[in-house]
Amino acid sequence: NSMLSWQRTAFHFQPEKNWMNDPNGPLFYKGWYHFFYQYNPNAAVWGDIVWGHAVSRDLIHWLHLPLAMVADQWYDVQGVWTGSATILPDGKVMMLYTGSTNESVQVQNLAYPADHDDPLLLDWVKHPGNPVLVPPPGIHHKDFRDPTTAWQTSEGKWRITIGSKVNKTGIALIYDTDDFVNFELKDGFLHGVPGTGMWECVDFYPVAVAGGDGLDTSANGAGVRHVVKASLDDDRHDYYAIGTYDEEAGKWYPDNPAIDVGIGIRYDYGIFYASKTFFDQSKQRRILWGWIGEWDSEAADVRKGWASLQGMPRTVVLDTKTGSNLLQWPVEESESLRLRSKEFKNVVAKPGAVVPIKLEAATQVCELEHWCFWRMQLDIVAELELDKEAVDRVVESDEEFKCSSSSSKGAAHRGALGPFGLLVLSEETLSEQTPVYFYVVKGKNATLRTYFCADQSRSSLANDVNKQIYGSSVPVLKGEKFRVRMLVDHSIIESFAQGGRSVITSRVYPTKAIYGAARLFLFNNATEAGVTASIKVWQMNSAFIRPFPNL
Ligand code: DQQ
Repeated sequence: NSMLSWQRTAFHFQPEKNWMNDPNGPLFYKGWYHFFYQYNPNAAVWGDIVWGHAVSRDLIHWLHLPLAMVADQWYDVQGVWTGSATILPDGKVMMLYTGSTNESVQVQNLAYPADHDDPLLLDWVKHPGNPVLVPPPGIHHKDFRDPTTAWQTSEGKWRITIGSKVNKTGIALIYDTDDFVNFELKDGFLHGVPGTGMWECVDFYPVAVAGGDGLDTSANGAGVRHVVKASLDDDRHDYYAIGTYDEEAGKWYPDNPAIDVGIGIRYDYGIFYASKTFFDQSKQRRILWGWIGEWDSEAADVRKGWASLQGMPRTVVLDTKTGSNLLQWPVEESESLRLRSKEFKNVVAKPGAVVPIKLEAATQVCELEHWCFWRMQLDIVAELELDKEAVDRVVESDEEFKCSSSSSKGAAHRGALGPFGLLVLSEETLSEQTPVYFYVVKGKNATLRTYFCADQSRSSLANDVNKQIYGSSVPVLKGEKFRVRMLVDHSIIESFAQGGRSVITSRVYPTKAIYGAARLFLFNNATEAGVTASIKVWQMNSAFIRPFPNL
């Protein structure tokens, strides 16, 4: 169906068909990156969940393998749900996952590779003593899921955390184990936050204060901070906070309780959920995977025959400049897809202007659809500046600004110092456009605050798609320009501001701004200041994502 096929992505991970959700058990093993995922082999909607499996040498090109685990035991017959891998010091892999039992009880199960010499880890054995954990007293049988990667205590025990809730308080339970079979529940919780509801897919990991390399999940001590992440079932966003881990007490404390887990910072202000990190021991980095759902209707998904993507894997490090947030950035291998590029230096957009960024000569005509795909496959890096003298001149402006509010006109709003940014997947006449932009607010005492937003409200003429406007404030330090990198891939736009301090992932479904009709513009809806931009745009190659040959 050619009307719908343009929506399939070219370099984001997707199964060939049907429904996918959470990333599961990512790891690097004997030269291969392994990626497992929640998968419905039977339909393009959630249900009948099993573990899909794919391998890659570089996190970009993927080979699909047979299903790793199916729902064939009483303790996972209603679903082989989310789990995580732990690599033991001797190289063995322990996979803990949640099963939904024949009675819909959430239990934790252990699985391991049948053959540790097989780099593809094709066959998985479910431990005969499963389940290894059942809901403890006081925990509802449907609120106990998604075990993390285990980390080691100084005593040499392995420790995991599992998300749950008590009343409306989201919590992370902790257990210690020697063998991944017998577990001891620790008193209290690793952490909990009132009002946040069920914590799904909790993640817990160390980051280096000095930035740079990623850390093994067991790293602890001086120079290490710890991150707790929870996926809030109630509002479907992934929230993290940075804090201190007290190993002995089995507790974690946020640096700033006002931005605790679930009430503060999100990994991504767009659509991004059930994420999970792993430590890539081959390149000493921590990599974040996140599930990107659809924002069209379920009927459209069924028509397409598939639903969901995974975000481009992102490295995560502490932002050493602010100390209060992480930096997320597409893995460096993403740059291997860059083909020809075009650079636009010092493009000026006066207040109110929309300036076309011409990606090729006007004579280059898109006759065949596939020749024109490339306008929907871009890597864009832009640096923008507001006229300094205008910023100084403006007195207080828009102090109540928020990217999304019920009255928001999004990118069409005009303030003194914003919005300004790029229009991507835009049609020539702007009948369809997705603005990704900055908005500067000047407060009392001339303090400046910057917002980073994406506006889906004019992204498609179709009416069965979500058209929210979203974003947040982003730290812009003294002397920094406004910077954004955007990966555009057919129906997804991942936008990273200020080196990854704030990220917004958009799913968009234009009907006209597709193939050769997809255009790029610089826009400036600020009333008081001009914008100068330098923009580099690469055409992105397609990745090979296909079945493993001869299996
Ligand atoms: N998805 C899984 C659960 C998890 C949820 C089921 C999060 O294990 O809590 O598909 O999206």
